[in-house]
Amino acid sequence: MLFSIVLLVQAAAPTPLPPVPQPPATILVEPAAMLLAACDTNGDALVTRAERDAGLARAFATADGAAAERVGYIAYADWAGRWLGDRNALPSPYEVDGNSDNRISLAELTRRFTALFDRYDLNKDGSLTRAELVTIRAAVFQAGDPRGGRRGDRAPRGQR
Ligand SMILES: [Ca+2]
Ligand SMILES: [Ca+2]
Repeated sequence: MLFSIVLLVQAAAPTPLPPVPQPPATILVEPAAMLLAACDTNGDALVTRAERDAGLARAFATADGAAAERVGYIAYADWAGRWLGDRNALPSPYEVDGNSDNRISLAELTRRFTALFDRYDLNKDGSLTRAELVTIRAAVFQAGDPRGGRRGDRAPRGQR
């Protein structure tokens, strides 16, 4: 009797399914696009230029040295880790530091993100939709490659 009960319990226990690998990502968001999306303050899922500038100012203010408008490259890497998701995410401090004085100012950060904003704004209407902020990959890459492909593999997107 006891033996049959044990068998019943075993039969009722759910059998764990083998892990199914995630399909390769085909819709991606670049770190800069993620930050720009977070600048939407009125909750309409659009980012205007005014929201961009205000959002960048809020984010920049959290960087070490921001009060003096002198954020060093190490502090910028810390800032990027927080706001762009990785210390090495683009834009790098080298491309943001317009006057190459090894310090990042809010004006320099805004200038770089204005260029990025204009690149993402495919229809040039002065605001960014989520569709403009995502990157669509054209092809599905080799199964088992967690990166889903190599750097530079992407669908043509308008002027990109
Ligand atoms: Ca500078
Ligand atoms: Ca637009």
